[in-house]
Amino acid sequence: MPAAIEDVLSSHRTGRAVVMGVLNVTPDSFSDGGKFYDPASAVAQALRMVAEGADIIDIGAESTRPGSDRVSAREQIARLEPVLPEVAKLDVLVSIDTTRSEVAAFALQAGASIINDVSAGRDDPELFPLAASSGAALVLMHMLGQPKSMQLNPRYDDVVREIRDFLAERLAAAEAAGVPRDRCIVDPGIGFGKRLEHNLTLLAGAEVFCRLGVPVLYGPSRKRFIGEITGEQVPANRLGGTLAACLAAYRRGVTIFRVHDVAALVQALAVARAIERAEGSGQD
Ligand code: HH2
Repeated sequence: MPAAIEDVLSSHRTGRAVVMGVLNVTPDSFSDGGKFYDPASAVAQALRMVAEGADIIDIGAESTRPGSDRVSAREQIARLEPVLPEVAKLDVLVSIDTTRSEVAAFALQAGASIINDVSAGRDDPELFPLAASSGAALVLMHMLGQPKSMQLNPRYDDVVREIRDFLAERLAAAEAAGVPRDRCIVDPGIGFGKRLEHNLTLLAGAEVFCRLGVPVLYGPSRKRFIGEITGEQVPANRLGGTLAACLAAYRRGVTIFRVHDVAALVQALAVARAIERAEGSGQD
């Protein structure tokens, strides 16, 4: 059974693992740009991910890959119009990956229940008020600067502490704007203004984010750091590294995983959970 929104928002307490499948309705995303730009293939991909066990389909109409240019709200809505209402008819939660309130408002009205804002409310001042008035769940992600420039020279003194403090501040800002803390999810933003060592430290230190008391999401899927470790240049061939990163985060308390390859992660999590249960029974 796919998760209901309350299952997602309580996953940090229950330990339920939640799989968010990526659907990029874009011509230029870093790993699958153009593959699902055509509405029929986008809807078919959503159907496939639901059949594979996705709890959430995260639909985006603007690439945020390093160096990318902005896409207007009007263009994002035009890309979403033939796709999102169809996906919302399926037995799955729908999340909208946008920083623009206009786009989020369109998506919520068409059936989405989660706003995934990679700017954590810093791009559009109307986004928090929209989340507050609609009751949508809200993902707050850390990004250093903007996609155009974020990978130029990212620096941190203490990457885990700085991002933990940033997410705590954004949670407080969302709450001040009327978004209840128990509707929020946080994400340290793997690959968004981070070098290899930053991404690895964020994965190793995932418990710190879990202590913020809200569900934690990680999106390592197919990202460049996996290629830097393994030499694999083709993003679609980075499944093994993606699974290793998700399982490492899962062991540390992370419950929501944003991935392109749903079936493989569902299987990996099922095995990890079965092993956990065996650990528990061994202690009796
Ligand atoms: N990563 C991407 C996009 N949105 N949202 C959250 N919360 N966390 C992430 O790690 C995250 C995200 C980038 O991946 P993708 O959508 O495949 O690529 P692109 O931005 O090029 O469309």
